Amino acid sequence: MSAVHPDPGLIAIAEAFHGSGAVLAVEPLGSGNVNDTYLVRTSAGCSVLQRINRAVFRQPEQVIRNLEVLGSHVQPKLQASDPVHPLLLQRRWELPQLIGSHHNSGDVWRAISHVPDAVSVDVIEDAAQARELGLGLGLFHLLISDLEVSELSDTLEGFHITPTYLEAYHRALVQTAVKPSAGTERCMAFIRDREAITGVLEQAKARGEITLRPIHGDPKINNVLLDRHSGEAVALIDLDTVKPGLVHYDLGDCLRSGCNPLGEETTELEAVHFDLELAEAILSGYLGVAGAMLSPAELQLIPDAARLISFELGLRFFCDYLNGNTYFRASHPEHNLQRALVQFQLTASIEAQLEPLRAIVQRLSASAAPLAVPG
Ligand code: GN1
Ligand code: MG
Repeated sequence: MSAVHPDPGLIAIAEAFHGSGAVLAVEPLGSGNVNDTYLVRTSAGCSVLQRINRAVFRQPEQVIRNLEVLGSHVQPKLQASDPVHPLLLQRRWELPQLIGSHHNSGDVWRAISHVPDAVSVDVIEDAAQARELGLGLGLFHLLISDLEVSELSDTLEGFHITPTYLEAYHRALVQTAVKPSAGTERCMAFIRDREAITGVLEQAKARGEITLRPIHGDPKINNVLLDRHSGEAVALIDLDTVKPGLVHYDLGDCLRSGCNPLGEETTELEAVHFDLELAEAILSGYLGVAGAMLSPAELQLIPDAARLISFELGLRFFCDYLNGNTYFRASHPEHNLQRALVQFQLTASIEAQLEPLRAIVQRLSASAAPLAVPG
């Protein structure tokens, strides 16, 4: 994805941040489904330019403000001589910084710093990489664990509140212009059989068993940057949904995206499965860093979260398909249906392995010794 972008409008927008004549090129970056993201090259280095999707983030100023709050909280911790985890003395860890924001013809553009010498992958490669995903999420959670949730705005109301997606789905079923097909029947039957599980996290929250914390909101595989040379996790990107939530939304998203060896865009539906070995690697990375932060009730719900967030994403993709693909960027009309079927297949695979997954969480949390740091 590195062809020089031909749109002179984009150069002008990038120049609003970097100065007239400073921009050498603007290129599409990443594979996000919501915002438009570009890499900006200037003679002084690179930055990341994004058009915030206003149909999704209705108050972009809150997104930008949260990014500032996050930066002020985390940046001093990265420079401290006694960091929140000794690993931070041994590896680089970066937090993309806000450069500025700019309104242009109804669009809100934002520039953030670029993390150099780092890559992201859309599909997991091996267990060592899975462990880095978990470890990266753990470091991120640790760094924000003492940020008061009241300091963060809710940039996307209802995000990961599964019962509200179920309600939206029922509304979409009534209004949809989509014709029934084998795929839609399959999705509808799958959802019907799982309506009862949609409240598992929200009910535990309502009972006071688990509490709101600051979370990332979208720590899927390609939002964890890996050092180009060592493969170590060095940053979490895509910080628009950093807001109050449950750690389970993040763990569920990390597990569902990192343990699906075919990736969420596969068309080999019947081969989609959840890989337990990868799950163990993610969880050992995560719990080794952040396990001590979690309560027994939080630990116990991790397997349910993997199942739920995978199911929820299937529900969200299917609902968007029924609504005419207005939320997730789709490259063909059936794209979101195909994505939904992948997530449901993955959910079924998680369900079939829930007991061994529970055993893994139990074993790893019992031995939640601090991660061995090479001397
Ligand atoms: C969206 O835009 P992107 O790809 O970072 C979505 C996530 C989904 C993801 C699925 C704000 O993220 O919740 O898990 O697609 N983000 C939002 O690929 O809805
Ligand atoms: Mg995102």
